[in-house]
Amino acid sequence: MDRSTGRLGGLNVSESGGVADAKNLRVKLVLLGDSGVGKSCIVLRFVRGQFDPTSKVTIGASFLSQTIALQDSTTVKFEIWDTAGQERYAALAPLYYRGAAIAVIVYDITSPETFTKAQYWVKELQKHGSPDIVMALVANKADLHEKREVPTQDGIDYAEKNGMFFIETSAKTADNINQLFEEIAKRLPRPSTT
Ligand SMILES: Nc1nc2c(ncn2[C@@H]2O[C@H](COP(=O)(O)OP(=O)(O)O)[C@@H](O)[C@H]2O)c(=O)[nH]1
Ligand SMILES: [Mg+2]
Repeated sequence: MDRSTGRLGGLNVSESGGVADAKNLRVKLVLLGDSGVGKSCIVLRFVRGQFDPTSKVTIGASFLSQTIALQDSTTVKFEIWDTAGQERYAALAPLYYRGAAIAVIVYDITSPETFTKAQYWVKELQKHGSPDIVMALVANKADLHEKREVPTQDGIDYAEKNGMFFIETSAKTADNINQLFEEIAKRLPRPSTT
């Protein structure tokens, strides 16, 4: 059984458990986006509830997992693949996102270049990702509103045009981090129960 490690706004969070059946999904999630946008910090905030402003966090080759329980008593176990800087090497990306059910594409609201790069990743996944992949567009570092250079509306518009879920987050303040994963979980295709 799951070891529950805490309850976060409607989510039961545990560190282990989750079998792949109709009520208990297990899914691969990849994060894409420029270096420095906060991908690793988002993962650490979600999985460990921590933010470390000093470290250049890189989780590396392994993945972290986190299970959440939804209102309808289904659970979703995310197997989260964070890059160890492979985002710099576009040619390696297909190895990384192969088989992913979910792609979380992250940019930094203070950096228009990272928004452009996010759009590149969306196109790449539309061309080469699995056809039923669930994509989320994440505008991170929302706490830095005084340095904002990408308007919220630009993110909303782009996501809408591309059938993606959009959310602004802050790994630093934890704003919308759990909501991001909860909303993704709700959008996953469910296996049929027959
Ligand atoms: N202000 C602020 N800084 C953040 C946030 N998320 C990440 N950072 C900082 O951005 C830098 C890069 O974060 P990191 O997670 O390593 O980015 P990655 O290369 O995309 O994995 C680090 O110095 C973090 O402290 C955030 O939400 N707000
Ligand atoms: Mg990283």
